[in-house]
Amino acid sequence: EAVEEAPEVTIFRSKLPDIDIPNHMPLHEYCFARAAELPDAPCLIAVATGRMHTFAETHLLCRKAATALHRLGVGYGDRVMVLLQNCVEFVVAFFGVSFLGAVTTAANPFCTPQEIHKQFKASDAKLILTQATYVDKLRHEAFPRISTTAGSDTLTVITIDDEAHTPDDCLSFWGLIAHADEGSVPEVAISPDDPVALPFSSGTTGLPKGVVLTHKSLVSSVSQQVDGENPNLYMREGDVVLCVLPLFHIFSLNSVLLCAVRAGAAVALMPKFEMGAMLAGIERWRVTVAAVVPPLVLALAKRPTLEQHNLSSIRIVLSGAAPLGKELEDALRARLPQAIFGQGYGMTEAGPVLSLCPAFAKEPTPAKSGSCGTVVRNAELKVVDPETGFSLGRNLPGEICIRGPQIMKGYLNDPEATAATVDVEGWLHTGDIGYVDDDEEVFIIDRVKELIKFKGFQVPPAELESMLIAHPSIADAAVVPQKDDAAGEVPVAFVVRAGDSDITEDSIKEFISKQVVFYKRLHKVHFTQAIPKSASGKILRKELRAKLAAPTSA
Ligand code: 4UU
Repeated sequence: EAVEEAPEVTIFRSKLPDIDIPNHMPLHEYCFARAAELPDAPCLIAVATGRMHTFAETHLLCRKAATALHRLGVGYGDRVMVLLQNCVEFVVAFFGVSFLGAVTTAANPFCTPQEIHKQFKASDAKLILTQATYVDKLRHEAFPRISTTAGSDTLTVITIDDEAHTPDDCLSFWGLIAHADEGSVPEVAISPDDPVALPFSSGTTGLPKGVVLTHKSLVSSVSQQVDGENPNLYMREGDVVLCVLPLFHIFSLNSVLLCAVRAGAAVALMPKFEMGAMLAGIERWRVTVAAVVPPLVLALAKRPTLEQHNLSSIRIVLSGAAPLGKELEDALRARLPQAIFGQGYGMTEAGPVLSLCPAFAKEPTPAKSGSCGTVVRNAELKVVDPETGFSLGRNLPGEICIRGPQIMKGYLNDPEATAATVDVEGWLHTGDIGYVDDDEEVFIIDRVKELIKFKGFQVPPAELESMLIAHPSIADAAVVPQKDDAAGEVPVAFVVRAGDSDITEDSIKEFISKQVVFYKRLHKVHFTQAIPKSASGKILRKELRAKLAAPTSA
């Protein structure tokens, strides 16, 4: 197994011993392995309605969804697009698709028709599961005509609303489920290397790409977190895991949904973040594990009335998807003293978890404030000099690389981008700058990749730049992150006007906001004479970022 390494390569490993990972199993079988033992334990809780589904009910619904989708022609290898906020139907469809050896590609329902269409097209999805309120987005001219009769030139859309609210040209999810026979799930031979989830990520450069996550990747990642005698992220039956982060992002899909189901814990589904409803939901359902992002930590820490809620059930708060300052971490810790507060560090392409707070373990070991925890078990992490690629030792910052059974198979139909991210030795290069300290803890201090993160959401600069350059009044453009207290980072543009154009900042902002989801909107436009570029034509983003940081910015 072990690849021969040059002696000077420093490889960091988990402090926890490796375990046997059952990654020969299909994801649904692995996650529901304990459903038979815990038939009556709560599995899914829809916090808004108070409806609860036990493990037996959830498993049954997933099998019904599989037969229903199969009858609509979804089979092995097909892609199904899910365009939903967190809800029971999302989960049921995800596992139903997995049963068929098919693949779920989930997208943010707040995306614009153009953005949704790009993912729909790139993933070549066979049908779309959504909600009546979003169906108009799919009536955009880019999409095939929606019809209930499947054809090569029509689009099948299933909506989760009750039958009375199902648009005429759509199928009703619950209607299909009602007529589905859970006993006729087709026998499908699924190989561990088959894809099961296709999230989209821009990775270290360029436009969003489909990230092929296989049954093996996701089983390995979940197992690295919640399996073993001493699980790194200790969840068990009786736990209630807050699922307020969107399931179309890999953090919530993996570390919340899949981990909780595997561990026999309940998933408390909330369609969106609303502080009052979230706090009431935590109290009502006695939430024990909360997965959050830094802006949510900020909102909680600043909430004057936090102590009016009984949040004593919370024993773990897991923050991830964006950097969390030590001060903020300490501020929330002081207000939730009974909870263990720590971070996870993930990247969609990494399956996604690279490191996790060791204080979340069944036998916890302490972690420092500001650290992203220690590398997950059954994996290898190294830090390399971003210029030379040489391995660096402890306490020396460089690019974080990860290797293990959990990482992506590759980018969909993009061998070039795959090869630029996962090298021949199997190391995935994250584009993050960090170091490992004397206690094996990982600290992320910077990002060398283009990616901008607005409240943990991905904003790929290349996407905005290609839109800007397409504008006739713009000669050249570059988009870079600017630090922001509430969002972490916001995208701002440097724009070179074309010829004698006098295009304004507002019209550029509006031009972009019509095409993109809210978190990709430009917060500022700086007009400039030229975009700094390297000899090879690459935008010198560092220079632009420095300009923004300077007191007399552009
Ligand atoms: C500083 O953000 C994610 C996944 C996050 C995740 C998943 C499971 C966190 C904990 C967990 O248990 O994926 P992407 O692809 O949207 O964004 C990846 C990038 C990283 O490369 C890094 O730049 O998001 C940033 N990032 C972080 N930065 C992610 N987590 C952290 C973190 N601190 N804790």
